[in-house]
Amino acid sequence: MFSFFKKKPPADSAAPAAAPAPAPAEMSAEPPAPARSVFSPSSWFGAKPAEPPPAVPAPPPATPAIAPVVPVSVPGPVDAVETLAPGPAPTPSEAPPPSERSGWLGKLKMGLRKTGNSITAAFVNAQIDDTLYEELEEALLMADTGVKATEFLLEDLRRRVRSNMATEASQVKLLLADAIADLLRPLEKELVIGEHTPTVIMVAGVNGAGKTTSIGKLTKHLSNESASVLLAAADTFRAAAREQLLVWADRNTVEIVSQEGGDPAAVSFDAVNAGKARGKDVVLVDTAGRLPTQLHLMDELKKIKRVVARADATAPHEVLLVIDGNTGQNALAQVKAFDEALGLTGLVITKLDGTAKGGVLCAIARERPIPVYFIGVGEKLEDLETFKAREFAQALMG
Ligand SMILES: Nc1nc2c(ncn2[C@@H]2O[C@H](COP(=O)(O)OP(=O)(O)OP(=O)(O)O)[C@@H](O)[C@H]2O)c(=O)[nH]1
Ligand SMILES: [Mg+2]
Repeated sequence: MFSFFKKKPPADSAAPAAAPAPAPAEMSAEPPAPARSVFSPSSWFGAKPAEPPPAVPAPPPATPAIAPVVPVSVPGPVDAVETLAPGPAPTPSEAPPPSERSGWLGKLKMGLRKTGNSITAAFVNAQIDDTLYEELEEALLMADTGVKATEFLLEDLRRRVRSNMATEASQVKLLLADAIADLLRPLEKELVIGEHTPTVIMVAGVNGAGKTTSIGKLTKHLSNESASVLLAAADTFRAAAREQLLVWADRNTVEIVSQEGGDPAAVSFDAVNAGKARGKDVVLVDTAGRLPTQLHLMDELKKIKRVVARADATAPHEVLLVIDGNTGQNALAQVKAFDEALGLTGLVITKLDGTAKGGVLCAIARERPIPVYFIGVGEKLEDLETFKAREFAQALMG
């Protein structure tokens, strides 16, 4: 079982679906066309029975939904759409067996082997002396740990060596693993689902960081825990981006709200309302990639966040930044910039299966300790796992 999913009490799921709020003034200032709901062909409704569509005011005139790769599409605003007949009952969801996690861990270790090798090399035939600390300093800096976290770790290590009266380099290696695990521990936090219905998770990051892929993988994790998920394709700039999310929706047999060329905030707003009306457990909002220096695009993200809060005053409940693990020290700059703009609640670090060095997590822990919910080590559905400080420290040490 994955521990991040907290099942909500049954009383919640029996709550009547709220009628959607009217579009906020901010959106009507730039009137967007209503977003369309696009169902994946084998739509199902998580662990809960399908609910009848809520009574809603008459919809505005609808134009056909555009869903190039989905045979079943329903025109009209998302909250007025007919519920499809549920497909065959989903097979009971199961948490991946422990072997799946160990396979994932193997990929992580493999990805971080460069860092592991250089840290390990420092201990070969080593005495506990200045040379050892200098070599460790170099290895940590090369691993993107950054000056501050490296200094902190080495000072902490010296203290541990003294208090443990270590005499062998092999003992120092274990103490360094402890020091890294302790530094990373504040980043270890469970993503809690179930306190709100739906839990609205907004996902942001620079171009190509792995947002959409991580959403696809996260959807699988949530579905494994019987959480019903609705995806919001708020990356409306590129048709390819919507189609990419649609493919992940299909793979996971979940519903998606998407609109061609629409306003990302409007799509997000409609998705949250649809999630409320249909009693979804989670709404995952995919956004377009952007650099923190592109101020107008950062403003657009802030607008999505504000507009989502008009649909549900407590939302978004999570604002996640997806970071490409290969970004090096720039990852820390991204965390700071997105955090200042959006108030991040969590991070997802992707591509740690490639040439990433991994030390940047130490820098993040030292300078902007925002929880790391997940680590991605590949492009497949099962390549995303929860972050565990001790496990990561061991992978980093080789
Ligand atoms: N090796 C590896 N590749 C990944 C991982 N996550 C994503 N990718 C790949 O990275 C590329 C970009 O991923 P996307 O999910 O499209 O990234 P994005 O952040 O949504 O990109 P934009 O929407 O264009 O900003 C794709 O080729 C993915 O398959 C990972 O954990 N490991
Ligand atoms: Mg994307």
